[in-house]
Amino acid sequence: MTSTPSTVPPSGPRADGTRTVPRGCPLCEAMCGLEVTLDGRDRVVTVRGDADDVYSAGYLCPKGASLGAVDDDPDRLRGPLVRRDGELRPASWDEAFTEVDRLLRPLLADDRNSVAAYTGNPTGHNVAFTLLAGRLARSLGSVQAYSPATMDQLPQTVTAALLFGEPTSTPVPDLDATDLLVIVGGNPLVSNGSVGAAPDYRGRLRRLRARGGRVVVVDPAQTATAAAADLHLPIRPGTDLFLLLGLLHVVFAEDRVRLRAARDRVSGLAELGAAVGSWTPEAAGRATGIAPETIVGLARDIAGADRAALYGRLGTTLNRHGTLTCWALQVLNVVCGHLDRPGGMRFTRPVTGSPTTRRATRPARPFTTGRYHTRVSGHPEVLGEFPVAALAEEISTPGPGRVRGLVIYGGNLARSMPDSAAVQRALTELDALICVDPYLNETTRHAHVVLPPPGSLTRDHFDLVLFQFAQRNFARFSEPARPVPDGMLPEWDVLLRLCAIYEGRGPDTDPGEIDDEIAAALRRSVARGLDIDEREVVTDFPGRGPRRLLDMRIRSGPYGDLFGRSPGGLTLARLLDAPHGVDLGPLGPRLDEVVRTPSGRIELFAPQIREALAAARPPAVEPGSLLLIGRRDLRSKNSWLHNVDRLAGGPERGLLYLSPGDAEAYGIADGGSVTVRSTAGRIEVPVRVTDQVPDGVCSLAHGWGHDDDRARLRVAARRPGVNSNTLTDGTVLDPLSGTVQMNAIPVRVEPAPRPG
Ligand SMILES: Nc1nc2c(c(=O)[nH]1)N[C@H]1C(S)=C(S)[C@@H](COP(=O)(O)OP(=O)(O)OC[C@H]3O[C@@H](n4cnc5c(=O)[nH]c(N)nc54)[C@H](O)[C@@H]3O)O[C@H]1N2
Ligand SMILES: Nc1nc2c(c(=O)[nH]1)N[C@H]1C(S)=C(S)[C@@H](COP(=O)(O)OP(=O)(O)OC[C@H]3O[C@@H](n4cnc5c(=O)[nH]c(N)nc54)[C@H](O)[C@@H]3O)O[C@H]1N2
Ligand code: SF4
Ligand SMILES: [Mo]
Repeated sequence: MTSTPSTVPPSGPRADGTRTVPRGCPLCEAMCGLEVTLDGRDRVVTVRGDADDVYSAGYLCPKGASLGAVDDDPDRLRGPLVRRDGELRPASWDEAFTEVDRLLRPLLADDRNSVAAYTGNPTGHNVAFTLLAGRLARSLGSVQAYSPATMDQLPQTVTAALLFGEPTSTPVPDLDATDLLVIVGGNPLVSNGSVGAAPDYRGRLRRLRARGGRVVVVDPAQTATAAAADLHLPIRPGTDLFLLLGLLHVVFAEDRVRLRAARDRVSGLAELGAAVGSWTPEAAGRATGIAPETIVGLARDIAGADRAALYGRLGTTLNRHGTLTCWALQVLNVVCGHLDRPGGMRFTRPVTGSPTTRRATRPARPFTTGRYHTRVSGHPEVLGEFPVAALAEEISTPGPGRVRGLVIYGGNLARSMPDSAAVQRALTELDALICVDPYLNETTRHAHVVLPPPGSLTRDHFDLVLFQFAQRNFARFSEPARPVPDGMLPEWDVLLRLCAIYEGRGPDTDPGEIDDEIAAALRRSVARGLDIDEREVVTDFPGRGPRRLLDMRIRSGPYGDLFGRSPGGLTLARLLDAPHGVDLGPLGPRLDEVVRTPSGRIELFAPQIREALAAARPPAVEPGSLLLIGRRDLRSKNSWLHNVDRLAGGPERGLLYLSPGDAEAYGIADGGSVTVRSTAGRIEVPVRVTDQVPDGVCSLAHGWGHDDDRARLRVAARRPGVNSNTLTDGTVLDPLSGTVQMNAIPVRVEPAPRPG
């Protein structure tokens, strides 16, 4: 069996045997450039920020600094596991793939849709997945496709599709040029930002304010970002839509609409103005808890600023009005003239191209969803996927068409998904659970086969997806810092072998065959896109693996050499010569190529929006309950990185934040424990009394609860924390995207019974 060659760059070694290699960080969207120093035995000695990096200029956070420890975690699996006699046991790769084939073959032969796939968050930072995702999905051929998008950014994606005609067209705030940054439901000083991430967000905000600019944060919680802002508006959870409608109301009522770059490019302006007519500042104030004068003042500031950007993230998406909220935020940018302008919301131009950098090959069609529906609750498909909130019932509800097999690529569903109790039950009811994951955790411990990838430092790194949301146009390719250890397979090969199994070609197929087919298909599509002959689509990297695909994509992209037609243009070879990255310039105007709707205009008031808006009401406040919201931690990434000593230390993170007022009302002291109940479940959790949350709101981080004794997470198990998704019931979805409400969950809190 051939395996994809992995070459290690020839930098160093020094006299002491160490060598230092530049390396893109795969742990969050900020895409920092790191400098990894290894010793003669390929052990990581230090990880530093790469001062020469064109994008991050030396910045790194505690996660990046721990990348070596993350990769070298002794609890990582060193080979596949196969369930035999009820126990997961070490197996050879051939045994493991044979077992995958044995388990999936009858299911797929019977009904392709009986096997579901979940593609988790870390895959977005992994070039093997970003290049192979399309083929994996086609090979499996199942409508049962899931990803974190429906507990994350899908409302933003649907908004982009409705407004601009292309789902990938989400603009990012032009942080380094703006004078007014309004952050709605995001905490970039902790998350490092997302869909608009940036290395050193804190430094950027500091510079923004130093040049006279202002930062406004709309967030129920007094987050680190709110604390660093000029103005913090503690909004009632789940009501941002109504704040944004109120702001739009003021802009229209005071005749402050000003389109600038979007002039002659919008449709539906009058309908939009009419639709926000009833959302007076007083009405918006009642819904949100924000004073009407504050709403008027903010609207005037936004409309009057030369350079302003309104940016929203999970606080805007994870609620029952997710898409409407993201839509209202983006149309506010448009009607105040902040779209596609310096210091406003801008569109990055990604190095490998995107549908909007390429010429249209067919007439644009209006965006629609619901080509097919889930079996049990009839949820519509949105952009080819189903809501994660539907997966458990698709597995657990008996009847024809039931999901009996599940492949998880890098996902910890038992902790990340809503309604953990239902998810955990469902995981035990599968005839086949195949996990591609480095850990035996709360999810993979239910698997029939676990296929562990080697650490990230062993692979080529290229942020294929994330470059399109960067603060500058740039590209960076990193070679592996060290080889794949003996006994492990590159994830690339694992995925190709899975494709072969899905396609019924058997577990012994040479993955190279599929690799060649993928390259041939890409060559055809590149030739078609550029309208050139296929033979002209050449590559300097004819070997198998990600490089030849990337080379074709870079060369055919907006900065590419177009296979010789644009001499001096970018190629993968040039990126290999520039391991600190290639800067491709600041974000510039792109509206002409971005707008891809059938009308050729930005559709400010699409029919889907009109209909959903007519039905939208502020959530009722349930007396006696608190609203639970989420929280993130700098030294964590969702449900993982908790098993790494140097990230696991420090203050306890699995605490329920409760306001001093509520703590007193419930008779709960700091450090005491409470029982928290929702419609989905019940947890017991220690409390931190803090004015970081206002009265009526409590907060808990997700991804914890490492208390499953079948997992092998020895460090995490020492301080397991609680699993917040026990409380997320998963029945409240944003109707336009299927995204689940994970914030503003009504809960009841009471002191926990004393033990004994
Ligand atoms: N350190 C670290 N970084 C990460 C991650 C991590 O786990 N740890 N995860 C990564 C991932 S997968 C993502 S998607 C991004 C997310 O990036 P962000 O969205 O920036 O991250 P959150 O901390 O979830 O911020 C959401 C904010 O919304 C607020 N909020 C909750 N409900 C409401 C509401 O109803 N209205 C408003 N206005 N605000 C509300 C919360 O208090 C919180 O501060 O972060 C990424 N970066
Ligand atoms: N209550 C609540 N729940 C949430 C959220 C929230 O804000 N509140 N946020 C949601 C969001 S935004 C997201 S993105 C999801 C994330 O949820 P998931 O998609 O589950 O992602 P993670 O928890 O980041 O990591 C999942 C798994 O990836 C594995 N992994 C790490 N590196 C690799 C690799 O290189 N290859 C492979 N194959 N696997 C790898 C890890 O071991 C881990 O088991 O959680 C969601 N859940
Ligand atoms: S900010 Fe993100 S990309 Fe930068 S070092 Fe930290 S985890 Fe890595
Ligand atoms: Mo996410």
